Amino acid sequence: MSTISALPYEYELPASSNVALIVIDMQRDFMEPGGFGDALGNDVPRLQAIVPTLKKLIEGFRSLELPIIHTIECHLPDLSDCPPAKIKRGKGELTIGSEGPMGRILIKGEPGNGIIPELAPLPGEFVIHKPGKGAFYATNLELILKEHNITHLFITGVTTEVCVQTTMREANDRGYECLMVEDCTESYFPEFKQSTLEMVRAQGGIVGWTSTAAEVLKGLAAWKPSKALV
Ligand code: TIU
Repeated sequence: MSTISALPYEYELPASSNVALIVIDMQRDFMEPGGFGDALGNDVPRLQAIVPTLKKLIEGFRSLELPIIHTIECHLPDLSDCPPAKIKRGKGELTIGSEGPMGRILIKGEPGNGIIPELAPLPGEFVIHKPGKGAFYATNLELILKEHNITHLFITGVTTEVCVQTTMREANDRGYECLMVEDCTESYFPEFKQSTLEMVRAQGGIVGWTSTAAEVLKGLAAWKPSKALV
């Protein structure tokens, strides 16, 4: 049996099903000044620190020919998929749909809504547009996972305690074995990231496991050897 060194104990890789990497919302709207994260009053540049490590993890999955699923938090231009409660929240000058320096905030197709160029999806990778914080809500994510016999998820992206944690909890309730990659997720609040890591792996892994990108790649290379990595 192949395992990955993780907390609270070893994470077992599947014998007869597949794994996937989920990259949550690595968008300019959260990572750069002038986007949604900035409009909510956050210190956005601090999210940049994970980009090189997450890029290596994505490249490792590509080398192993394992599925990669990117998500984008966004709404339709007419906001018909956005609850008024979500628009009102925040009380900042700019809100969802407002014209900002990178186009309309959190609107599908606007320059600021796209994934940062360093982590741009390649053809053949899945891209899920999601109106909520969780990636399962009002999307075809579960259908994609079932169609590809994916049972094990490596969860990364931003922000740790909002969209990343919500997605991991949604996945856990649906029976997926989830591991949060701690050096590939970041929050505007370092203490919230730390608390999230601790709460998901508490109580014997009540929501799942945590580990690092290096351990994940080491475990996956042994599980699915590839020319690129061995
Ligand atoms: N505000 C915040 O921390 N996050 C979000 O609104 N969305 C995601 O986490 N992607």
